[in-house]
Amino acid sequence: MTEFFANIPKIPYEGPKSTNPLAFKYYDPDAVVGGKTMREQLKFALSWWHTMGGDGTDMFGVGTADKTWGQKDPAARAIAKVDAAFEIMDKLSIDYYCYHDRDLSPEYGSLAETNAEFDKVVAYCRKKQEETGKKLLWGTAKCFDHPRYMHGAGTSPSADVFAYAAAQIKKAIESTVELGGSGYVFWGGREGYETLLNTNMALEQDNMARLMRMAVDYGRSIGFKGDFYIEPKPKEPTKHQYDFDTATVIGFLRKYGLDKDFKMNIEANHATLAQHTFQHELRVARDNGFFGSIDANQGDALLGWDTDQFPTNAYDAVLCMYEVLKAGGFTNGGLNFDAKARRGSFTPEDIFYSYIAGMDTFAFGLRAAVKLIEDGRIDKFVEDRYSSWNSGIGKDIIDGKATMADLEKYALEKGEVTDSLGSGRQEMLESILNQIMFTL
Ligand code: XUL
Ligand code: CO
Repeated sequence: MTEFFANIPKIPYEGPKSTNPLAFKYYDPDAVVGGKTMREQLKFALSWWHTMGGDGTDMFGVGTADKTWGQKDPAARAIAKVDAAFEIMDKLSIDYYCYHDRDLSPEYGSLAETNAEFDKVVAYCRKKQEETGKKLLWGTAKCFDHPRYMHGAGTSPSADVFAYAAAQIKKAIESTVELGGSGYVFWGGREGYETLLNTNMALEQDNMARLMRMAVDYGRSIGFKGDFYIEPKPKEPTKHQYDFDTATVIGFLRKYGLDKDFKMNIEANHATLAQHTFQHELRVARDNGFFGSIDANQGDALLGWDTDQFPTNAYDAVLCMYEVLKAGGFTNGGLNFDAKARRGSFTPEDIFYSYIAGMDTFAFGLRAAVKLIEDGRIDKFVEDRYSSWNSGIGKDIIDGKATMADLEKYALEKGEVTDSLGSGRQEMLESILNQIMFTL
């Protein structure tokens, strides 16, 4: 079989002092950190769309990277992509991958023909999984790139488009089951609006919920035991996306009775676009029992769009892994690199440098988050800060024993509040975080 990256060895772990660009400095897959191996804690996944298909095309220019995998014919290319992807995963010790249906195999005209070609690629992926032990983290359907989806898929004003999207999602769920995937993602590509002047928002959202209910019922009926996820994003490509952020999505799921069926797939750059920190989105998901999976990447503070950069911000990674550990770690989810090398980083080696950068950042994040939790100073500070709720009037409020009249009486007797207002100590806490990171 062709070796696509003959000049790239299997990437070894060489430790923080190594200067070898083709070595991990922090990711030691089989080292035990926080009670599990790093590969079990981090569950890294390759994104098929960026890594195997994204060639650097942007609004101002054509692609810079060759992602043809040596094949002109689309069907042959789809198979070559599978070989190349499994080689990348092997060399980087990545155990999982994620795809949109059309990343694996393109459209060929009729839906029947497209499905038949898709089946061949899925069968080939299955064979490769059996040979290598690699797994599917999640699948999804690309219901946003074809012109038929210009006004949305599940939220299209056209019932015919809705039906087509349902057919496509049905097939994508079947492929996820066929490949033993542990998740199925809904990212609302064009499920939103450009202007309310032409939009029946209530009907669009009801329809989206109808499509999700059908997908869950169908998935369960064919034996899908994994998690369904929604991936929030506030805008892009549409001006307003319905799945704006985690809190909005939780409200949507509860309104339509879908909250037992879905969890969140949180993407770092989408959090930034919603004017939240990555940690905020993870915390909202965790606090409400919706933590599921992660699309690991980062944006650029000076750019207002979804740049999907490989994550190298160590602070974000530490605070992300802190939330993941506090949520009990990944079950069906994992860390999918929904990230692409910059357009100017176009060589095959750049694929490896990019993943090494992202994987090492999260490996560092895991190590530091474990230390942060073991150190305990920050958790203890937060616990103490809320200690007034553990006894006295605080406990009475929590236990539902205090009325408004009781609180008035209490406040009148007590007078001005001064003694329980401790300092928030933000700078001291930030310095503890720094100390833990600097001395890892
Ligand atoms: C787009 C995005 C998608 C989803 C899957 O911003 O993040 O690639 O992750 O559809
Ligand atoms: Co994503």
